[in-house]
Amino acid sequence: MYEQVSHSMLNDILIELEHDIKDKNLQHFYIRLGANFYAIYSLFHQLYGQRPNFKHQMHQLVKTLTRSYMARPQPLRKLDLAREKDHNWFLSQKWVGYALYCKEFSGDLVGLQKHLGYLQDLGINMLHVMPILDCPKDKSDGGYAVRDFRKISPEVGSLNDLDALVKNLKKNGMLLALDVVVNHTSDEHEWAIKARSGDKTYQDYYHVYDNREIPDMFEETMPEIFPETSPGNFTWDADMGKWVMTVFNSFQWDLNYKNPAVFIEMVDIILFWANHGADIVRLDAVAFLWKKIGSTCQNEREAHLILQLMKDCCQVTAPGVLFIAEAIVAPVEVIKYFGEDAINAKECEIAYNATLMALLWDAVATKKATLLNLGIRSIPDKLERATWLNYARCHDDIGLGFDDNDIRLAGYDPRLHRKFLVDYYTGNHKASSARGVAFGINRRSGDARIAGSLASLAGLESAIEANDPIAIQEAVRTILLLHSMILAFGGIPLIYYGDAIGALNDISYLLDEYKQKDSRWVHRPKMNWDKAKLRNIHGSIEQKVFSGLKKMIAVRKEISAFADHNNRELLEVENPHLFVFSRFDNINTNSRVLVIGNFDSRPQPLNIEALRKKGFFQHHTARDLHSGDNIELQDNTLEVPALSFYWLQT
Ligand code: OTU
Repeated sequence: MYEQVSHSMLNDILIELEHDIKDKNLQHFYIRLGANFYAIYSLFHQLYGQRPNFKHQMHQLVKTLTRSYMARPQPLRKLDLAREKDHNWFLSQKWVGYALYCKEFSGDLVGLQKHLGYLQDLGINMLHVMPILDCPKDKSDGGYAVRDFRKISPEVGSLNDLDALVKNLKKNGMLLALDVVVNHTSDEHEWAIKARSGDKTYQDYYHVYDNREIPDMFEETMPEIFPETSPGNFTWDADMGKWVMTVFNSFQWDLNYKNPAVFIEMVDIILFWANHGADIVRLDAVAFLWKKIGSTCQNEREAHLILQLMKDCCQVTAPGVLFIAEAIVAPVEVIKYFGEDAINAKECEIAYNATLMALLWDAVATKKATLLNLGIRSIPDKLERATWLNYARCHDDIGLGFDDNDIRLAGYDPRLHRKFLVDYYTGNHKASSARGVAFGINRRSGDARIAGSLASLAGLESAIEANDPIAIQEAVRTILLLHSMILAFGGIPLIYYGDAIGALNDISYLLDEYKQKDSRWVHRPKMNWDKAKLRNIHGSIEQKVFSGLKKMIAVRKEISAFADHNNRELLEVENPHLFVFSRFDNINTNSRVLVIGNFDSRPQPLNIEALRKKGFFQHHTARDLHSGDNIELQDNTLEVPALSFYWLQT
């Protein structure tokens, strides 16, 4: 949009900039800046218009974008143009993601290159290398307490090593996702050190208070994120003689986005990693970006404005780069991180689908898809040009953030049902084979979350210990069933390292004084490459899991109905153990796939009468695209084997 006030400001900025611009090749940059400038100006004005130095900061922001564009390597500029042309590229079913901790997976970044073959064997083409930036050793929160946003942790390598990895990934058609921890820094970050030494400029980078008056007001409505290891949301810093806001761990200082300088610094950092070849930037803890007394300090409107502004800025300099929103919040709130009232994403193109993840674990524990069916219906439709990141496990805990109302509709009492789930997964339930560990127990509210590796939660650990072949088979089937759902649901599946070979819990963290209090480390094991080799031994557990998953990935890539174009229909069926939905491709092939998951440990019948009316099951057999088998239909019934799935062409 053309608007005079902002445009004349842009003219001023450009005149000022002309002096330092040596690069004449700014045509694409200028066009994008012109297109986005009014939006950038208005958002920046809404957030920071009251500041006396507003105009100066606006200049600083545009300078940052320009400088970053000038530093953007030519091949990445070309990629930006290609992605502008093929703007739906990331909605394709061809993408399959994998998240790993570099140190645990491969020792370092050089080692990671040596294991790309393993990932390619599985069919992976999007790699989320979790935080690899410099952190204090003893207070790292798994890389989420960053000391230097531009320095790779010497433990895993150097910027050169990352550049080499990027080159290799690009050569192999693989995408790279990197984290930018936008909400907080380590208390050893240079800004925190300056703040601590009394520098007011840097104290204004954080939420710093002389006494408890304001912190107490905040505390009234703020929940605790890590109640066991870091109760409360403020920490007393003796050197500074002040309280500082620390929502997560006490050594993670929350950044103050009321200060435009903070916003500009973080945009600069995002673009730094975009220029080093990140195709996707995972924005950590985005729900927390704006703090307001009297609120939970999550999902505030301004947090969305900040993300819109980050997106608009990134589009000017590096439009090919996507954002992932890591917002583990209720479905109605998550959906807003794509942006509202739009077709293409205004904030983040991709968001973690924590709702699906937690509901899948509910189905495993209850052996029923009742809550899963209800919960999925509560997720509002997302934007056309945005997509989910679907996962069964990740490096964090499993939070039971279901809607109380849905739990009631499923026939359970919300409090008791959550307690049942925690008991079920932490070994306090007779009928359970799961071997998880509680995480984040809140003594006051009674809440708790669940940690544990996918395989251990699915019962593999106890089954192996009991040397029980039937239980082992059930666990393997559960592992594959969960993956079949995240691969078929719609969105980019994200596989967690170790899960493709059934990695069990790793309790060695208990011996590490810096990790022992954070039970999430139980599912952040060192990758066992000897175990990974067993995937080639026929009949081994590793082979069953790996080859099942590998086949699924290969098949997914060939099914155009699995691309994400809001092309899913949930189908209501009588049998409560079954989760049934269809995926269709109306654009190219007119094909349809019926996805069926049976969460019970016994075979379950699906009455196909009603589905016939919807155009399914018009023949005597149906073809399962995963196994390639033709399945006989008996009259009006299809029998779905225990803990199994079908991807049917009917
Ligand atoms: C994120 O997590 C990271 O994924 C965690 O590994 C970090 O510890 C945390 O931020 C702090 O950087 O912010 O929006 O239940 O789900 O901490 C959700 C806890 C987050 C995590 C929560 C999460």
